[in-house]
Amino acid sequence: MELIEGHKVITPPDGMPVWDIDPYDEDLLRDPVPYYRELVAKGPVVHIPRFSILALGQYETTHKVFSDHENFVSSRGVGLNDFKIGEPWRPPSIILEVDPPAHTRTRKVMARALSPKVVRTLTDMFRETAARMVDQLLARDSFEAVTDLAEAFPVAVFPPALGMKDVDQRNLVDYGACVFNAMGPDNAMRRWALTRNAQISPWIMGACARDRLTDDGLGAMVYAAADAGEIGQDEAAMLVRSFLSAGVDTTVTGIGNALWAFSQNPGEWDRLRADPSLARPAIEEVLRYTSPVHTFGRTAGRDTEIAGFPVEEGTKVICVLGAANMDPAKWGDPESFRIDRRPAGHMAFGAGIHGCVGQNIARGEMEALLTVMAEKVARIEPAGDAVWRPNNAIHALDKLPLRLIAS
Ligand code: OVV
Repeated sequence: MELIEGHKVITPPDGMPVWDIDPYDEDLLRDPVPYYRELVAKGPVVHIPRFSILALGQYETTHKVFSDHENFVSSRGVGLNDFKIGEPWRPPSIILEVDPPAHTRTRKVMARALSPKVVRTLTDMFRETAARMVDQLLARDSFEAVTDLAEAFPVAVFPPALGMKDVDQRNLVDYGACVFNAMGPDNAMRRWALTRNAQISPWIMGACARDRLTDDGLGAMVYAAADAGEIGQDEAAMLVRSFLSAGVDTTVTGIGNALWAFSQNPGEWDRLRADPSLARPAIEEVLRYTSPVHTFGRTAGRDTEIAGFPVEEGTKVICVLGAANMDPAKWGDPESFRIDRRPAGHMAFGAGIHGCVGQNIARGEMEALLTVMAEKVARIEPAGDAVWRPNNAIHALDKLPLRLIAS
């Protein structure tokens, strides 16, 4: 069998559009909208010979394939490497990189720890922290919003929610960036991730141990499931690792992207201030318009089809969630940022059985921050150029100089 990027080289299906592009090019990833547009325009599915993969961007097909866990499995990895063929870069996640029935058991434990009921108990802490941070930033002339707000806020609230005793902003944020970069091809971003992971992962695994967690946080709820015999003790540590893999860099990115979107669309900020009940729909629109996770993969677990084209077993399919969230057939005017759009069905949290299990807490963090800011901040102004940081799966800012004007 011939391999590329750790997966099988496929025979291109007859008549499928072929696109000679590197979807992991750093310049493309800094400014992905033209790529999203072209991917959607090319058709429901395209063949990318450079990596011997299929790519989906149209909303309907992306949604269908992403929800079809029977034909398009996660257990062979959600990046370009096929875990059935080669050694995974880290011990696989026991919730992300598994299929039912293994997935059903671990998902249940995580869904309980991240339920709306649990998230509600955290709201006051989120708001108090947000208020303190925003007051401090209002007192400054300008600040670097990626480190000082987008990173600082989730790092101040999420580890305490988990009950972590060890908190290190750089390690926590970089670990998430590693996990997402590792989904891509063997490029500079993925090589950075493997190097950085070797430095960070001992700290991460240490922080997941039972004795590094308090007995009253989300981490303790996962260990309680182990005590109850639902999962093993070693599995509890792995699920805590999933909190750290998926719960920090993603929310950091969502908040950074929200601040960017409002700094670029001051009229939408005025609308939110005029009607703070728009905070929820505004969050959904931020997630649609600047989807933090731009791409997630699946592997055809058997011979199947996409949009009428045959797809052979072992085919890697990238679902470009950022493109699906920009499909004009679904959204009409996708490139305008309108906080009252209420974009039901957006793909930023995925779809189907693997849909983001942490989406309630992610929304809770963003809502707390935006609600507090809507009260205190009259204007969010650029204080320099925003710089994007290319990542194989995340669309995130590297630098966002801002100035907040008090109301
Ligand atoms: C990047 C990511 C997303 C979702 C889950 C996980 C990681 C995990 O490690 O479980």
